[in-house]
Amino acid sequence: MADTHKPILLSGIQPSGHLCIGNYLGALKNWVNLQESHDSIFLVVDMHALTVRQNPAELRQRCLSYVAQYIACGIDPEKSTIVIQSHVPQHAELMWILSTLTYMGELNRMTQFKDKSKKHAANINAGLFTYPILMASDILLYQADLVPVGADQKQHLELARDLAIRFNSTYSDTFVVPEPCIPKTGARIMSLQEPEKKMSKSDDNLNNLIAILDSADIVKRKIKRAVTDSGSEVKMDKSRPGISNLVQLYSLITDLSVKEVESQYSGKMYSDFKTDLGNVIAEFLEPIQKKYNEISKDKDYLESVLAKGAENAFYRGRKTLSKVYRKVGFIQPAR
Ligand code: ATP
Ligand code: LTN
Repeated sequence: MADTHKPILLSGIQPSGHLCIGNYLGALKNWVNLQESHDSIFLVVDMHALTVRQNPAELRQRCLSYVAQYIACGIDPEKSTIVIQSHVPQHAELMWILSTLTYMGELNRMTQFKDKSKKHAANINAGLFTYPILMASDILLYQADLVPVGADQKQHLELARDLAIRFNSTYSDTFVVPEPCIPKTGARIMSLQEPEKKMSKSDDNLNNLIAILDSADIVKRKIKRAVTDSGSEVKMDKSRPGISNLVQLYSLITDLSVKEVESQYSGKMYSDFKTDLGNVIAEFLEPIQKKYNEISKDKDYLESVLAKGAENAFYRGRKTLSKVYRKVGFIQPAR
């Protein structure tokens, strides 16, 4: 599985809320496209998810469901490594070392921390603040060359790069400095009801997102109710974020260019366009859901994928961590 000739790719998603079409178009779609050419590791970052209060039974169930959704969306466990973050203790261990190289000011600037602090004002925990260091450790632990993410993760990626450079210059060359891979289109899918903010899988209002597992009826209803600004033209227009987001969704799902979508619907009503968009998204999700339903019934299969993933990741994580411990001056334990 670990092909040393291929560049290493790493990414992850938090098992919080309902995996949504924003996550697919911003991240997962790229993962699937890149898995042939890269030695890929895909994480379900359960430790990150704990920065927001979780129900333990639901978290457990959701982790397995996310693994099944990764596979249903096209990640092939024969080609790529799928790992639950908490199965590999080196993530947290490397985080400690990296946290001694991270400045408070760097964390204070993070927009995700500011947004999440506003949303969870009663639970601004230290983990929420140090979240980007754990993410840097996810990436650096596997010496990743490439990290495919949506646009909202750019700032976190820059910290991971800075920490790699800082460690390398403080001690000696140890970490690969990772490159972000952010798609040209689809990197920021917007909320259906509040198109000035991004679609987010943990949104309390489920009408704001299309979940990968939403039934066809729900998809169609959510698209019908999506906010479309005043005006009637089906056209990309910065001053009309609602319709622009829907045109972009149509284009990404059908692989038609935005121009082609606009000309297909020129002179047509919003309502016709929305009916068609609901249909194309539902059709797109149907085979994914069918595959998901098959895989998620087979617990043994999912567990075998995770056991193989953890073994591979543990081996690689241990290799990097022992190098790091040596470089910082720790004594190896006597055997
Ligand atoms: P949450 O609401 O639970 O914080 P989220 O939807 O923001 O979650 P993450 O787990 O933070 O999702 O992100 C998983 C991946 O999906 C990341 O690569 C992120 O950049 C990408 N992503 C998240 N939201 C969008 C979006 N609206 N458009 C495109 N990509 C997105
Ligand atoms: N912080 C990311 C999820 C994440 C991640 C990673 C992405 C955790 N570790 C490593 C890429 C690489 C987010 O999307 N909120």
